[in-house]
Parts: sequence; C-alpha cells; structure tokens
Amino acid sequence: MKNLPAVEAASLVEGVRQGEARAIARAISAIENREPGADRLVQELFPHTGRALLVGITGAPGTGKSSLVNRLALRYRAEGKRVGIIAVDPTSPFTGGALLGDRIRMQQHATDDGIYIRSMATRGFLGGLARATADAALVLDAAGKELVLIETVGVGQDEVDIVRLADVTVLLLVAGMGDDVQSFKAGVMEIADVFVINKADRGGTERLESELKVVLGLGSRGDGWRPPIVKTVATEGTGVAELAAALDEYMQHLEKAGLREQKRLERWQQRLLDLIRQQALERVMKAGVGLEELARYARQIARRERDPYSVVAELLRTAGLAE
Ligand SMILES: Nc1nc2c(ncn2[C@@H]2O[C@H](COP(=O)(O)OP(=O)(O)O)[C@@H](O)[C@H]2O)c(=O)[nH]1
Ligand SMILES: [Mg+2]
Repeated sequence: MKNLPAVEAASLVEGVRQGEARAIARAISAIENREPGADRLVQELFPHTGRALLVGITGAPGTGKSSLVNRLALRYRAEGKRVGIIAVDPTSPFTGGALLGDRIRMQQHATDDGIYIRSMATRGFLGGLARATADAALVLDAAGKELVLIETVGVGQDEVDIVRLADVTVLLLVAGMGDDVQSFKAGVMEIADVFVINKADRGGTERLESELKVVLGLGSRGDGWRPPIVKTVATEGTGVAELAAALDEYMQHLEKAGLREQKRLERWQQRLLDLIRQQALERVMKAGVGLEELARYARQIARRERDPYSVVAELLRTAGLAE
C-alpha cells in the first residue's frame, strides 16, 4: 500500500480546490487505493463540499449510458457549468467497445478544463466501492464541479448503493434489449426519479413506453413525484434538453415539497451506517482475519462446533472493537 504523506496531502487539498486535474486524479487514486491519509484528505476537503448536484445514471450495459452522460455533460458545459463524470461501469475499462467509447469521449473533452472524467476500478473493494465513489464525488464537489454525473451499471447491490448517493437518479431502458420492464428488479425501479428510453431511433420505443407507464401508474411515491419518461437518441443528442429539464423539475419538486433537506439527511444517515460497517470490517481484516479464516469459521459453525455470535464477538475483540 502506498502512503500519502501529510505534506502531499496539504498541497493536494489546495490543488483540488483550484480544480487542477492532476490533483483531482491523485486524490481519487489515494481514495481508491485506501492509502493511509486518504480519510484525512476527505476530511479536509469536506468543508468545501455540498454545492454539487449528484446525478446517478444507471442501466444495463449497452443501453447508452456513456453516450448520454457525454451529451448531458456537453449541454451543461454549454451553460457554463463545470462538470465531473465518474464512470463506475465494470464493463467499461475492460471491454474494447466501451473503452473505445470512453477514449473518444476523453479526447472530445481533453482540452476543456471545466470537465473532469474518471473511471473507478470496480474490483477488490469488498463492498467499499460505493464509499470510494461517494468520496470521489466529494473530491469533484470540492473541486468546484457544479454537476457530478455518476455512470453505473444497474445491477447488483454495489450499484444500487452508488445510485443511492445521488441527488437524482436516471434509469436508462432500451426497447427490445431483453430488459423487459416486468423483469426489472423492484429496487432499481423504485430508485429511478427519471426514466429514459434511449435508442428511440429504433423500433419498439412506443411499446416500451406504454408498458413502463402501466408499471409506474401502479404505484405512488412517498415524495409525491411522478417519475417522467424521456425518450432520447443519445448518439445524436435528441431528447437531452428534455432530460435536463426533467432533472431540474425533480429538484424543484423536492425544494417545493420541502424534501430536499430530508433526502439529504437520509443519505447521510445511510452513509454513516455504510462507513461504520465498512470500517468495522476493515478493522477486523487488518487484525488478520481474511477470507480463509472466515471460511474456517463458517465450517465450524456449519458443523455446530461454534455459534455465529460467539465467533463475531471474538472477531470484534481481536480487532479491538469489543471488550
Ligand atoms: N442507435 C443508437 N445507438 C446508440 C444510442 N445511444 C448509444 N448507442 C450505441 O450503443 C452502444 C453502447 O453505448 P454506450 O454509451 O457505450 O452504452 P453504456 O454501456 O450504457 O455506457 C454504442 O455503440 C453507442 O454508439 C442511440 O440512442 N441510438
Ligand atoms: Mg458506459
């Protein structure tokens, strides 16, 4: 594990606040790699955060998330807003197509200081991915990005956790991609504030829209918001203005209903729980309990040689977390 020296940390804080791309990159790497000093860095950046709007963009691989994020970013840039992009798409860095897409996107924005793009490694996090992403978003917030777009694949608990830290969440669907509305995990459906049917240049869009309307019509949300459906052609930028308007409307709805603060509090409460869980787990692992030891305990418990509670009590004691 690398180390983040205090001197470097101090200059990083300054660099990030100036919006310097190199400092932002270094800070996010320190967070990703869990370098000693990374928590401290986030602590020092924290008072300079709280202004960015976090937009989560989720959907199955290939639905056009990257393309849409790209278009949204261009639109916000045209309005003079500074934009940060975090791509947490595990298919992104490893598959040729997506990588190419990301490269093109990088080049397009390479000369623009007002935009910063980062993809997050998605392996070896033991559930810490949501935390790393949340902290990366804080870095971009401290760097003065007014919008932080977070692209994530809409599967798995990690992704749901990531999406939960956004102020507003967009779910992309595409007609005929097998992501039939009924088959969608309830969790993902509930999480989306705005639905996008992308690739509207292809057939089946109307049908998917009416199916979606039926499903959405079945339930009502506690916050009184009726999630709109926006049709887009991300590759051409069609519908992107409507999407931006829908995001605005949602934020205004929250404001009017007096819910913005409440949502923020709920999010921090959730993040506190995540942090406690994560740090306790890290402490236990640092005390030498790895996957092998866990497997050994699991065997003992399965054979009824031990019970799970005494094992956990022992682990917490080993980590110095219990008497
Ligand atoms: N026809 C059509 N193709 C699209 C549209 N949006 C994205 N694509 C294509 O779909 C593929 C996947 O897009 P990408 O943005 O990488 O999807 P992601 O995996 O969700 O990030 C790429 O080849 C895009 O060019 C669209 O609106 N219409
Ligand atoms: Mg992508």
